[in-house]
Amino acid sequence: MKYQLSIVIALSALFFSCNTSSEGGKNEEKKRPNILFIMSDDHAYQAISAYNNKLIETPNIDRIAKKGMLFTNASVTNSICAPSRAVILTGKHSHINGKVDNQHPFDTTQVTFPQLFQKAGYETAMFGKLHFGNNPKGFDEFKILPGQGAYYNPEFITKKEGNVTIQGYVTDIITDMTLNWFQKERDTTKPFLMMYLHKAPHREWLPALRHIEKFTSQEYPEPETLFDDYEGRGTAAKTAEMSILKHMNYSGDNKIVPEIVEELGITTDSLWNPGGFAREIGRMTPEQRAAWDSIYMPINEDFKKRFASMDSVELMKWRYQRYMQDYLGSIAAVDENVGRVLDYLEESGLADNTIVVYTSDQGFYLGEHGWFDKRFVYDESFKTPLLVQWPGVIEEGSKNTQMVQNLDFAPTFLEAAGIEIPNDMQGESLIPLFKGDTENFRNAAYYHYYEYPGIHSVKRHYAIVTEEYKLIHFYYDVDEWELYDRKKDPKELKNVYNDPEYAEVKEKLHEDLKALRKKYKDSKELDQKYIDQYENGGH
Ligand code: SGN
Ligand code: CA
Repeated sequence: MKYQLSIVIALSALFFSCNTSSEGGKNEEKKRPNILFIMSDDHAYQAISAYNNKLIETPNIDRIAKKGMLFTNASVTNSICAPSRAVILTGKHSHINGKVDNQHPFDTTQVTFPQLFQKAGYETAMFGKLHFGNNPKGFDEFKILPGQGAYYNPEFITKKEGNVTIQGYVTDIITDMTLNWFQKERDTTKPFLMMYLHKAPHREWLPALRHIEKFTSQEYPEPETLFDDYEGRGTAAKTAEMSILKHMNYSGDNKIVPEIVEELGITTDSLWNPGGFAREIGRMTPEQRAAWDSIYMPINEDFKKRFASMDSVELMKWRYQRYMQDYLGSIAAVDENVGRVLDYLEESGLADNTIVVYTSDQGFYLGEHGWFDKRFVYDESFKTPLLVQWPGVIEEGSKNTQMVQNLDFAPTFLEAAGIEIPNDMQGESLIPLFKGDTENFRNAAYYHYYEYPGIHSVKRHYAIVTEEYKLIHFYYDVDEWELYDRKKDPKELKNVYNDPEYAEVKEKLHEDLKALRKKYKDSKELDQKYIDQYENGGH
């Protein structure tokens, strides 16, 4: 009797478990999670209030961390746009996928994870910035910006309608496309993979008209290292061209109209950039331009009056404030629009079975070391924001401190969807971390940056990063090593490579770096191959 009863219980358990997940016979379909991958461009973790609210409140992006997990040590393998995207799509380091810099096109004969999703029955879509120089493969639908794209009235390359120009503000438009696809176009019998990719807050930092007034009327706290003199570091930090004071331009970046810059006599090309101004502000309709002028022209007039009397300290402070006003202002629309998409997922019930990721293609300097831009393995550009929600799998409000990388997205998503992970992918699945299992994860990250000589002049370098240390080799036209003690010197101001106290640490890190290069199949030969490609590639 007892035996019979347990069979009945077992059978009915089986029946109910099938039944609850079956709905119309779509048994498997129901269980596979949807994936919403949200990525912005150059969004520093310092500008997300889930990390730190000194600069801005981002209540909507923060919702993802409240419902899920905040990663405090997420990083990229190569801190620059198109290479980061190639790493994400292939699950392979730059030296393997070949997209080492922004210039050389991505090799589209490679397998990318969306192709595998499409083959496995997912419906796939991409809206926004890709920046590959060619179209994405494996997408049922895409609308992407050509190259960097424009903030106002942008053009899109579309899969089905050729090139189209759409009136409005880019962050709103990309979101409208995404929501329209969710609401009207998607095949609801299939799970989806959505790549929702913002251009903002990329240079030249143009906020939506509705946000300009608020953000230009605030003053932002300066980072401690705004006036860094680069003592204690090597040649690379000293020769990089990304100083807010010396390399930011007045028209494109600071929004001083070309005529006033010319009148003030600050017309060295790199400091002026009337072309950058025309490329962005020049796209506005007369109405948009009038609204823009009503706020920026008084700023222009004020600058014109004060410029002659400003010393370099005042000028740096002024330029930093101008930078933050526009940079943070352009994040406001990202946050609002992420909120619209999260609301839709919740209202439609899709949120329960959707993995939502918010990240950036890399970090960014917001005045730390006096800089803007990225590229270096130093923390602000090496690290990137990462927030993930997955109801039922990730505990609400949880945190992870491990060294996850953008390399890990492809294997993570494939595993979540039950699709086989190709053997040659180099990332590690984050699913155990989502579930709170932090054993056996990587304890050292590998980094390699290539785009030199080039804009911003950041020298080629590769590095090993552990929780405690960072060992960096700058090469090509220098041969310099740097070692940072991340615990004692979190701002990375003192290279201790030649400090005898670190002799043992240094030796061990050299060995570990060698092993890491071997593990990921990077080598001197490949360093040289990419130098040759660069030198022969007609830049
Ligand atoms: C543009 C920017 C650079 C930026 C690169 C790469 N200049 O060239 O400041 O480093 O893009 O950025 S701009 O005046 O034209 O905006 S990336 O995010 O695409 O890698
Ligand atoms: Ca970028």
